[in-house]
Amino acid sequence: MEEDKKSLIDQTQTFHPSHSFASQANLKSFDEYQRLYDESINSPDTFWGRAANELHWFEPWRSVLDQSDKPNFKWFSGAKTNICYNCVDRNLETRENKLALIFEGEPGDTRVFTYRQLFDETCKFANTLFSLGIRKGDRVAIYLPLIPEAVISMLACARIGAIHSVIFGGFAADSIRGRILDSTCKLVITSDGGYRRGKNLHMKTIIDDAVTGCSSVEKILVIRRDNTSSQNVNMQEGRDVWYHEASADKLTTHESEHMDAEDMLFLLYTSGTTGTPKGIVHTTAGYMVGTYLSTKYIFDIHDSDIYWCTADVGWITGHSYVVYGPLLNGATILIYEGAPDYPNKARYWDLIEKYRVSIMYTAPTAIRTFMKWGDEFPNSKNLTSLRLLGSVGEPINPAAWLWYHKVIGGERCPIVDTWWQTETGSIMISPIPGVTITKPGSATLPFFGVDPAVLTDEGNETDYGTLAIRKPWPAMLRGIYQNPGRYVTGYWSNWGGAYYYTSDGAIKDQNGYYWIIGRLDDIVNVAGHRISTAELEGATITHPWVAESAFIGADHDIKGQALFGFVILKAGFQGSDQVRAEINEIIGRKLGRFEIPERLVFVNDLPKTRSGKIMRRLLRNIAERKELGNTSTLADPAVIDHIAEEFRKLD
Ligand code: 6R9
Repeated sequence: MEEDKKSLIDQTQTFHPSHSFASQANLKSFDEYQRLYDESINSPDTFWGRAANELHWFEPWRSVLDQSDKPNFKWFSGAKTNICYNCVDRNLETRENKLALIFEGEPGDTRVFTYRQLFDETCKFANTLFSLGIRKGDRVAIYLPLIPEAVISMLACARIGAIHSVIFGGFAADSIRGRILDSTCKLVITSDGGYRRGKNLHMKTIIDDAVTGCSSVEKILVIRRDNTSSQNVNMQEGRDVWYHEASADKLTTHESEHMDAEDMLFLLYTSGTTGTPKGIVHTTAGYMVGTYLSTKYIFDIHDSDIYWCTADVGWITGHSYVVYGPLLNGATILIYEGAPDYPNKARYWDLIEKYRVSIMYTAPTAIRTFMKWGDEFPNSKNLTSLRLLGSVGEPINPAAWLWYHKVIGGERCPIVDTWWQTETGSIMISPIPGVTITKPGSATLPFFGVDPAVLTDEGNETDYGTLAIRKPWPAMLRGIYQNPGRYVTGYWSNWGGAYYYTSDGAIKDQNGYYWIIGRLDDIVNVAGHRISTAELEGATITHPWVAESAFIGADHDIKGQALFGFVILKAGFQGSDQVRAEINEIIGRKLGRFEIPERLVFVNDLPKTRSGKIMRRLLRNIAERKELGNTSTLADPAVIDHIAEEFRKLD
């Protein structure tokens, strides 16, 4: 089987970098990448010290990297800085009247902020937080739609040294409560509403439910997003405060807090292998330098760019590559509140045309959805402003990569497939646009300072195994909130503590390129053969009718585990025994007959978290005929009933 994988990789097309892109880029040649990469690995202090010097420090560091208490690495020890100061104040010198933030609401309303206006609003917000008793080190939960205040409140927290814990706007009360309880937040910032597919989300009502039993919460600060719904919002006397009232008399200047390099910047909860989410801890200086430099080179930020990362700020991608990394680079960022198919399936392309977006960063699941909807939507808009495309969140299958390249990028835009995690804080493996030869489906080569290895369980280097990271890097997590033990056992205990454990399987090909196969938790062992569901999905999607698929392993008496496939066909195509046979034939042909699934079910949709990750656990439960369990994190819980029904029809 390994031979099959390798031959698949050997046969991939390669895309050569564009000289016209490279000639104007922040990093101009592969030689330059190689030289800087070598320096970042061999002399990290020199490399990262120089990068950090491009930013503002109130006091300098004593040491760049302190390894005296492994794996509790410290970066820029002794330094004082503030990431909000670096995102906003530092840009006033040269970009005061440049647009920092463009917002479009789902109903079509827009707001824009220059760097000066972003400074004013952030200071006003910081002064309001201060007046509500929030001080350095306090935890603040942010539960907002993707509106300017989501960005401004994060920056304001950072400015005063409060630790933000952004909770994605799609989470329901129980998930929110768990996060607020774990981090003992003093304040919750929310809004009266927000728009999604034409509906108003009643966020304040959800928060009222979520905070029951959360004794740490003293105040709820409510942003007025929507004048009509605000009249129906229940405001509890003494606890709930309207932002527009509390901020009315606040100054638009505020001295930023001088933060210690290792002071906590934010907490972000992410699902782990156990049921309870982990509060991933990120600190100030290393995170700042890591997101700054990766954005500069991987997104090649120029002053003329309009940069759009479609992620919500509730995810790490939103933290690092909607807010901090781009603003540290003085970029103009676009945020859009709503759904990609509202009021029609051309909304994203309309935004690109309207704002002349030059850099777009989105997820493979979105790309495959756009493919399924059809080329006529992107083709109906002018996308020629785009010059660079990015992908993140899951492995991108070559068919989706090629579609993105051709239909969205007009065969002109480099694609950066960026591998990283909530825990890594910044991008770890990615092409440098215009410089790295790309291969559809490969995240290619490590970013500066990242020293990856593909290891066997015994810790030997191999070409197909577990992805591990040998050296610390600036934006790495510093721990799990309230659980230091889980940090060490979960990330730094394999291979004698010499490597960070990623939980991802990867292949390193003959050119040293990394191919992320997917979470090791998704690897299925059928009759002693290790089978990657991601690979099955990659094979299945090559059938011309297939839009998307998910494979899982479920318990099986004889084989240990058996494979089950769930397949969505493109609009206008019907599932049948004939199509099933064709897909199985492709799998048998590309990967080996033993990889043909036990059962292949045609479905309309897949159970996904709101960030677009397939919840395989639920598919596994269907295949194992178990109780479905907690479906509260699903974007659309009705999906699962339909899948169970289709599954049973094949009994
Ligand atoms: C940034 C983010 C992390 C997991 C990670 C991996 C998968 C992310 C990927 C990718 C293949 C890419 N992943 N980017 N797999 N290629 N370019 O998504 O963080 O939500 O913590 O997820 O996502 O499996 O381990 P997070």
